[in-house]
Amino acid sequence: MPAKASRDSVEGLVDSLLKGDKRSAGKLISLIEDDEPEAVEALARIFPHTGRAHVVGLTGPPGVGKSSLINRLVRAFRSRGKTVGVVAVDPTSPYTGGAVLGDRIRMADTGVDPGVFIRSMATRGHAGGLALATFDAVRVLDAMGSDLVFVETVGAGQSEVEIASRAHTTVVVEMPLTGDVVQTMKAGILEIGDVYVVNKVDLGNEDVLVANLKFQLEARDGWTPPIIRTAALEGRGIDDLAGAIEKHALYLDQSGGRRKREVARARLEILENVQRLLVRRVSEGSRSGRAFQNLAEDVAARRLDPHAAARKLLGSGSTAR
Ligand SMILES: Nc1nc2c(ncn2[C@@H]2O[C@H](COP(=O)(O)OP(=O)(O)O)[C@@H](O)[C@H]2O)c(=O)[nH]1
Ligand SMILES: [Mg+2]
Repeated sequence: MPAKASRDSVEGLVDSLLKGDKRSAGKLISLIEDDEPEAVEALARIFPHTGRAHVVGLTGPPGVGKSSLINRLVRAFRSRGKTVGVVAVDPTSPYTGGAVLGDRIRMADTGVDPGVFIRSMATRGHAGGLALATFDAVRVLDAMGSDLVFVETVGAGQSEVEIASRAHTTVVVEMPLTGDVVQTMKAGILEIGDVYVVNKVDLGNEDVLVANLKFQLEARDGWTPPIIRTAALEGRGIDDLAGAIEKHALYLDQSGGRRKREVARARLEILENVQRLLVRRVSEGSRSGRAFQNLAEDVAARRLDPHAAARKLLGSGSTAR
């Protein structure tokens, strides 16, 4: 555990970050990941310098090829002259960044290509939830000057929706099943994607899945999600996918959709932070921490019901529920 960063060094870290320094980016993300008090100041300093990166979320079941696709996309966008950041929530994701890299420390500092920064987030406890920490890390890469930031999450339930509400472009990755099975989409998956990918087409059997998706997907706000066939290992379809992401980015700019998404995301993040602050306030060993304990004892003794206790704790005393 390194010594806690002082006030000066947070300022210094952010200054170097804004000049594109990857080491500072890594350190700042660690502060966020460990939920250090300095992270709040760092994020406040970083925030005015964000909003330029296009954030692309990839979601889909484990093993479908998200990491492989991102590896290919990184190269595709680098060759288009873009700088790229990657935040992966799944720490087992095999990212190369252009070279074979093993552990997290080396992943955070790929060093191979100054235009690529890859970071995997640990999935241990965050007071504000993993999604909050992940997208704060995205902000660090945004401020560093990344043109695009890819976010990979394991497609388990809630996280898919969380990605969709925060990314500019949500890419849903599926793959054809082999054998005689009827492939059904997970509930909600048809509503969240801006781009659909059918990966592993080298294994065949993809036509039914593509037709199925095509049949079910509908236009939303004038955007019909395209379905892209890819074979990530061979690099097939990657240019089409990169093109679809660029096209969606352009659509967001021209339709006013980008602003709409930013506002929706801001609402979500304000609420999350309110929740985090409240939890912190009532559970810390402060005056309200003691009040919390007393109220808990009242509820346990059936002197008070939990709803009334919550209202009391918030000090409102109002009838708001
Ligand atoms: N045959 C085939 N295998 C692939 C393809 N894309 C990824 N894989 C393999 O599928 C496995 C899971 O890939 P990975 O990118 O880690 O999936 P993730 O869990 O969604 O990130 C790995 O063994 C990859 O090599 C593809 O297009 N075709
Ligand atoms: Mg992965």
